[in-house]
Order: sequence, then C-alpha cells, then structure tokens
Amino acid sequence: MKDIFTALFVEEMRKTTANMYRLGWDERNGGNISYLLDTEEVGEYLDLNHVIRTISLGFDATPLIGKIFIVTGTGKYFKNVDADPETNLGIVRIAADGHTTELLWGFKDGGKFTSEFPAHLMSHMARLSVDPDNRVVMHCHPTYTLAMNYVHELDEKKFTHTLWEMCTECIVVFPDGIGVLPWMLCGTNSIGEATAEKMKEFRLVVWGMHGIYGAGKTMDETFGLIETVEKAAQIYMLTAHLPRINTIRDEQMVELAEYFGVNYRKDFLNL
Ligand code: 2HA
Ligand code: ZN
Repeated sequence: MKDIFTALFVEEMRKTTANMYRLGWDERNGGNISYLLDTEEVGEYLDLNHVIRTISLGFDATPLIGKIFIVTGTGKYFKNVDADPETNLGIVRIAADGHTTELLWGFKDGGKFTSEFPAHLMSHMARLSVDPDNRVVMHCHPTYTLAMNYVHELDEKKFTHTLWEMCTECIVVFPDGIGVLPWMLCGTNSIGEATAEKMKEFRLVVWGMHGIYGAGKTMDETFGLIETVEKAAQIYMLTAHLPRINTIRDEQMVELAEYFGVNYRKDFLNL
C-alpha cells in the first residue's frame, strides 16, 4: 500500500486550499471543495474494505453510490489544511443505501464533511449528467465577486455580460456564463437543490451576497474559472465608479468566441 500523504489528489487539495486562503477567498472556515476520485487509484493508498465510521448524509445520493470523494471538513479552516490534511480533510464513499457515507480516511478528530456537502453532491450529480468527466466542485467567498454582488444587479445575463466586458479572455474561459441565485440560507438541502438546478446549465453559480460555486473536470480548470471571474470582478470594482471611456463591445466578444471556437450564450449578448 502506498503512503496516502504522497497521493496527488491529497497534494492538490493541500495546494489549492492554501492558494485560495492566500488569495483571501476563504476566511475562517469559509469555502469547501469536493473532488470525485478514481476508485482504483484510491485503492492503491487505502484498504477500501476498511470503513472507519459512517456519517449520515441527510438526503438521497443514490446516483453516486460507491463513488469516493475527498472533501474539506465542516468548521475547518482552509488555512490549516496544508499542515494537517488528515484532520481537515476526509475521504468518504457514498454507501449502498445512498443516504450514508463511509469514512475511509481523515476527519481524524471525529469531524465530518462540510455543511455544504449536500450542495456539492447535488452539483456533482447535475454536472455529471451533462459532463461525465466532471470531478471537482469548489465553493469560496472571493472578495471582489462578493463586493460586486452589492452594487450590480443579480441578473444572470447582466452579471455575465458585465464580467465578459472586463477581461478579453472572459467569454473564452466561461462562455456558458454564470448562474445567479438570490440570497438563500446556506447549509441546507434547498440551496443545494437550487445550485444543482443551475449547474445543469452553468459551471459557475453565484450565491447572492455569499460567494460562488465552480465545477470542472480538474482542480486547475475549476480554480481557473473562479480566478477569472474574480479578476474580472476586481476590474469592475476598480472602475464602476469612474466614467467608462472604453469597453469590449459585443461584436468583439463574438469575434473572440468564434476565433477560439467556444459555444457561448448568444442570448447573453445584446446584438
Ligand atoms: O463551509 O462557506 O457556505 C463554510 C461556508 C458555508
Ligand atoms: Zn460559503
């Protein structure tokens, strides 16, 4: 059996949480990540027949039975993951009843997965239904994206369009746009269901006055989506109170999308 601390997926979780913390996106216990792992790969590091304990899920995740995730812990700080991954992270398998998880590693202090795990698993199910290669769901509180929530209309088309105008590469990076939910109580199955519904259409979902969800095939892709939104939101917040002299026009966005061959939300442009 190989040493779990040398597993690439553990290293990716350590590095990503540390990066996100340093970018100021995950204060205190803010944010959470879940990463769908390859069962065979996990089997190289852990005895898959050894269940440390079971943890109840509180909703039906039947489509994910047998799937294994590495996930951040509830109440845990991104700041601390790198130094102590075994306490701050856990590897769980969705049990045969679809309502329970089996802990295979981690949450060493008796902890459990993030309170947003329902939103994550529902989002995984939604993304997998449109993209079988989706593996990562990431939530955080990026500063400028959040600031923009207070001064910009929370309308999907308008919010996406404003961000597309802020950096040339935006329409190429997230041509599918950004879904937006109004403020809702977090940690609940209802916000999970609403997020998952949006995730059928978008890889990015803003939670009004709270933060953002991203989903992707890899850790880099997912991180890069949120990073690009945050950069654009920063440009917006640095310029929103100043007279606008120049902008990226809709015809130029079309030119970009066509040149880079991305399928963009045509209804999000004003042509
Ligand atoms: O897990 O960010 O939305 C902490 C949060 C809740
Ligand atoms: Zn949050």
